[in-house]
Parts: sequence; structure tokens; C-alpha cells
Amino acid sequence: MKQPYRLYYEPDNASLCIRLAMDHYLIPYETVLVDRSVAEQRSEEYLALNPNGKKPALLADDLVLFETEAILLWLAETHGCGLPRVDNPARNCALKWLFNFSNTLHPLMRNLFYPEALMQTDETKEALRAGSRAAILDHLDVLESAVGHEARFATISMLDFHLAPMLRWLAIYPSEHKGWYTLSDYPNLFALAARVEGLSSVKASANAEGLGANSFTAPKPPNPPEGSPT
Ligand SMILES: N[C@@H](CCC(=O)N[C@@H](CS)C(=O)NCC(=O)O)C(=O)O
Repeated sequence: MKQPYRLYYEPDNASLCIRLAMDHYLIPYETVLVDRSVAEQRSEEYLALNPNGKKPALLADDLVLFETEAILLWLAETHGCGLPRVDNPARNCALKWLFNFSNTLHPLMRNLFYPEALMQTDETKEALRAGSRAAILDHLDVLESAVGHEARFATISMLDFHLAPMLRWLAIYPSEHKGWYTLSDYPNLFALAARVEGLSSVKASANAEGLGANSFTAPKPPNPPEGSPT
């Protein structure tokens, strides 16, 4: 018998997107906490899995995967779920948004959460945050329109399991720089978050990471059973 996949995770991190997808599409997995309090993501063992030192990583038999979007795509292809199949023209619409997330919103959010990766002084860090916030607000306008008008977003897919967590994180991290974004200002994105939140599979994911009630429409800092989100 095949081993369940192994998701290397930390609560309320990018690995949440993978957990949400695997819970929803009933893909068996087990989790391994990558504990940032002891810098486990920089350990020799973890770097052998993901040389970038970031979560998530997914171990599937002998295959080691990293990059959130690549993992979501691989799960969809391997399990025939969550994205239109190769012979379906709708696939291109889905992939363009998946790649868009990986090139715009997701990396811009890293500038808010980890400005020290690029900048040294308080002043330059704040300048990076400010520029990134402005760019994110522009992207949210684009997404608000797309989610409202594109058929792709009418049904739950891997895109939702990526976008809903990002909308959550923007509202609560970093805790000392909140309040510049309000999800309810974007009715279509709010509706997407509510749709995801209403899925029965999401309750299991939210419980496993201590996300609390209304974890996507009115997110609060989590209280995870193990590990720490920051
Ligand atoms: N492009 C990566 C980004 C993942 C990422 O930024 N993960 C964060 C947690 S949300 C992380 O590992 N941060 C620790 C660090 O950067 O040292 C992906 O999509 O997998």
C-alpha cells in the first residue's frame, strides 16, 4: 500500500493552502510540523527537501515537491480534481490565475511579512511594505473584478484554496501593521471567502490549525494545537 503524502507545514502558513485542498478532495496525508521556533526550516534535513527553506513541502512517495502553486497543480493532475483537465479549454483560465497568484499577490505578501529578507533598515523595510501594500491593493481590484465576472471562479477549485488563505493573512499579519485592508470592501472576494468557509472540509482544516470561527470572512490570529504561525 502507498504511504499517505507527508505535508511539511506550519500553522496558518502557505502550507494551509495544500491542507485545505487535500482535506476537500479527500487526499490522504499526514503532517510534519516544521518548527520555526528552532529554525527547523533551515535544518539540513528540511533543506534537503526544500532548498529554499520555505514551507510547504510535500513528500509523495519518492517525489519531493515545493512551491504552493506547483503542489496544487500536481495534486490536481495526479488526483483529477480541483482544476479542469488538460483537454478542457477552461484549464487555461484556471492556470493563468494560479500563475498570477504565484507572481503577484503571493510574493508581494512576503514583502509585508519578511521585509528583512530584502531590506536592512527600518526605513527601507517600511518603504518596501508601503510599496507592496499599494501593489497589493491594485491586484485586489483586479481580482475583485475577475472573481465577479469569470466563470472559472463560479465553482470551487484549487484557486479558492490559494486565494482564501491569502485574503485571510492580509487581514491579520503582521499584527503590528494591520488595518490597511478590509475584505468586506471587496464583495466578490468576500463572497469567495464565505464560500470556502462554508465548506464542510474546511472545518477540519481550520480545527487542525486552530484558525477559529469565521476563519476567512472575519479572521483572527490562530490558536494552533502545535507550532506557531509567526
Ligand atoms: N514561494 C513559496 C513561498 C512560501 C512561503 O513564503 N512560506 C513561508 C510561510 S507562509 C515561509 O516558509 N517562511 C519562512 C521563511 O521565509 O523563512 C511557496 O509558494 O511555497
